[in-house]
Amino acid sequence: MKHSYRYLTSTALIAASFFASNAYAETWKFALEEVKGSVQDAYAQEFKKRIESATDGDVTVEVYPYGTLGQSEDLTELTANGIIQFTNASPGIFGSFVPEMQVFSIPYLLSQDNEVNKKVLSSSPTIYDTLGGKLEQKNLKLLTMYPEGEMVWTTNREIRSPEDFDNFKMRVMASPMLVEAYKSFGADPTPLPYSEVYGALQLKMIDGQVNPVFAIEEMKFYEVSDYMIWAGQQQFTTTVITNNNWFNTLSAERQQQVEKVIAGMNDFIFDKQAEFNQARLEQIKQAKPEMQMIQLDNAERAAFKQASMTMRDKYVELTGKSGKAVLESLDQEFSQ
Ligand code: 6CS
Repeated sequence: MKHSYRYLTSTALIAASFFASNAYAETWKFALEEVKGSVQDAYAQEFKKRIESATDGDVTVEVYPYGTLGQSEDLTELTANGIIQFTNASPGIFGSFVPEMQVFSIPYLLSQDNEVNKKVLSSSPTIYDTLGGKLEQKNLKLLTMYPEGEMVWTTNREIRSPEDFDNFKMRVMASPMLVEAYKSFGADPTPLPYSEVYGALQLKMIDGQVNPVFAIEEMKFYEVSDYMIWAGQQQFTTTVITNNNWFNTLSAERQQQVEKVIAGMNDFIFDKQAEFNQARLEQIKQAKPEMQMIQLDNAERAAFKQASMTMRDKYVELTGKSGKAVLESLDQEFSQ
C-alpha cells in the first residue's frame, strides 16, 4: 500500500513537472484521405514543418495517412466532433454536411487554365465566405482549397464518346453528385471507398475508375487497367478543414500563425501536385509500356461536356436558390 502510494506520488510529480515544462505544448492531429507520399501528405508534412517552426516547437503536428483513422467520410465527422483538429476533405464528401460544396463535382466547372484555378481556389469569396460560412454552421472551418491534378479515367476498354460508356461500371467517390455526373456521361456509376478500388478492378467488379495520375500510380490502379483517358472534365480538388469551435479557442496569435502558414502554401502545393503528376506519369509509362494513353480531342470532349449539362439542373434541384447562386458566381470566377 505504502509502496503504491509512493509510486503514485512520484508519477504525479513527473506528470506535474512535465506539464510545467511544456505549459504551452500542444499536439494537433492532421488526417489525410490519401496514403504516405501523396499530394495531401506533401501538404500536411510541409504544414507540420512550417507551423512547428513558427510556434518554436510549442505545437507538434501528427500526420495520420489514409487508413489509420477511417474512411474519408469518417475524417470529416471526427473533425466536426473535435477528435482530430485538421483533415483533408474532398468536396464530394461534404454532400451530407453542406450539399452546396458538391458544386466541385460538376464536370467542366473549373477553368482549363490552371493559373485561374489556383487563384480562384485560394481566394474566391464564393468559396471562403459563402461556402465557408455554411461549413461553419456545421462546426467546420474551411482553411484552404487546392487542386491535385486533372482526373483521368483508367478503364478496361476505349472510351471516346458517351455511347462507349454504355453498360460500363465506373467507380466514383461516394458522392450523390458524382453518381449523377457519371450517369450523365452514360456510365453506370458505382460508389466505393478508395481502399476497395484496386481489388474491385482486379476482380472485374468494376470496369474503370477516375483519379489524378499521382493517385493512379501510388494506388497501383494502372496495374489493373488497360487504358488511361484524358477527357478534361475535372480537376481533383480538396479542402483542408479544422474544427471551428476548437480553432476559436486558440489565442489570436496562434490563429494568425495557422492562417499565415496556410496562406503561404498556395504556390508550394500547386507546384508540388504538378511535379507529382508529371513524375508519376513517367513511372507508369516505364512500369507498363503497353498502357494505352488517349487524349480526347476537342470534339470528343465537347460531347461529354454537352451530356453533362443536365448536372447543373440536378445541382440546383438538390441545393435550391443558394446552390444556384454559388454555381453562377463560380462560373463567373472560373471564366475570368
Ligand atoms: O478516389 C478517392 O476516393 C480519393 N482520391 C484521391 C486522389 N484523394 C482522396 C480521395 O478519397
